[in-house]
Amino acid sequence: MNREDFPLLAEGVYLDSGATTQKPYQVIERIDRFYRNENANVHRGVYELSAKATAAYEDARETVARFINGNSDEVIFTRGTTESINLAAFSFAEPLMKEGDEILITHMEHHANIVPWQLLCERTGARLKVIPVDREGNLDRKALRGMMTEKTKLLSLTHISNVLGTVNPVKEIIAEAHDRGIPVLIDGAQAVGRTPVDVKDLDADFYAFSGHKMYGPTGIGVLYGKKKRLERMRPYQSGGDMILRVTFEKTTWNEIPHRFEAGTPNIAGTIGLAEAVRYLEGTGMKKVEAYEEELMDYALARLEKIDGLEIIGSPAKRSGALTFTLGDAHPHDIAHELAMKNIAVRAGHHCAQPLMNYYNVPAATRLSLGLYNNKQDIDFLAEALPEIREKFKL
Ligand code: C6P
Repeated sequence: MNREDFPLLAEGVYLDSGATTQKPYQVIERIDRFYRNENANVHRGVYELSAKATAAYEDARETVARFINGNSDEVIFTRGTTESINLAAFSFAEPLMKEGDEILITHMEHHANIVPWQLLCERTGARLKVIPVDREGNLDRKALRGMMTEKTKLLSLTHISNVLGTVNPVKEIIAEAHDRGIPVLIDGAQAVGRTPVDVKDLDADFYAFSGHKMYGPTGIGVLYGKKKRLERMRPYQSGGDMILRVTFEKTTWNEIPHRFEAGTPNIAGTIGLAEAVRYLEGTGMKKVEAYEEELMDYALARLEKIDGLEIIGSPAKRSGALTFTLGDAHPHDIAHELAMKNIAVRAGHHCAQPLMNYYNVPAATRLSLGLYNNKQDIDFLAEALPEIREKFKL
C-alpha cells in the first residue's frame, strides 16, 4: 500500500514501525516547504510570514482534532506520548491525589505509562495498582472491575500493547470506569495511525499519542483532553505564550489549549504531523486497519510454523506488534543477523520490563507493521529466521 511514497523503504525491509514509522515524501516536503516559505514564530508577529506560520500551526490543530473527532481547543501539542502523559500526571492528576488514593494501570504498559504515575505516587502518597494480564496477553477484566473502588482517582491504560499487540477494548473499559466516576487516560501511541480513533465515541477523558508513530515527524505529539477537564487544570510548564498577562505580582493564564503550550512550539513538527494526518485520511483509516490486520494474520501463520519460535501471547485481538523468542538465540543476535540481511526489527525489553518479567523473558525480538509493509517483507523475515536459529544452536 503506497510503498513508493516512502523514500527510505528502498534501503531494505523495515519491520520496526512500532518504534517509529518511516515518513512519506508528502510529509518530508511539507516540512521543507514550511522552512523555505513560511518560517516565522507563531502568535507573535503581525507581519505576513508570522501570520502564515500562525495560520499553518492552528490549521494543524484543527486537522488533528478532526482526525480524532475532538474539538481543536481540546488538542494540546506536546513532544510525544511521554510528555503528554507527564502533562496529565502533573496538571490533572496531582492536584486530585491525597495519601491512600489509587491510580490504576495495567501489567502491559510501556514505561511511559508507568514511571510518571510512580513518581506522582512518591510526591503525593497515592498508590499505584496494577491490573493483571492473563498468559494470552488479555487484560483481566474481572480483576479490573474489582480494583475500581472509591479510592481510584484515575485509570490509565494502553489502547494497543507495543509488545503483545493486544488491542484493549478501551471503549467498554472507559464506560465501566465512568460508571464508577473514574476518569480514564488512554495511551494511544500504538493505536493512532493503525486503527480509527474517535475520542468522542470512546468517551476518553485524555488520549495521548506521538506524531512519529503515525508517519509524522519526531518531537511532536498530542494530549487530547476533554474541555471540562482541561479548563480546570493548572499549567504544566510556564513561560511565554501560555499567559494572558504577567506582572511581578501575578500572572494570569492563557485560554486552553495555549495554557499548556509554554514557549515556542515545534511549529514545523506540527505542520508535518497535519500532513501525516492528511496522508492517512487520503488512504483511509479503515483501509489501513484492514490491510494491517490481513498482514498480521499472514505473519502469524508464517512465524507459527517456524521450529523453536515462540510468540509471546495470543491476545483475542492483535494489531501492529508480534514479539517472539527463537530457540536459544539471543534476541540481539537475531536482530543483528537480520540487520545483516537488511531487515530491521527491534530486540530488547521494548520499554515494558514488568511485562517481559511476567513472561520470564528479559529480552525478545519484535516485528511491528506499518501500512507500507507487504507479504514479501514477512517472507524475507520468515525465511531468514530458521537459518539464524541453526547458526545459534547451542
Ligand atoms: N514505544 C517502541 O518501540 P514516545 O517515545 O513518547 O513517542 O512514546 C512512548 C510510548 C508510549 N506508549 C507506548 C505504548 C509506546 O509504544 C511508546 C513508544 C516505542 O515500542 C519506543 S520505546
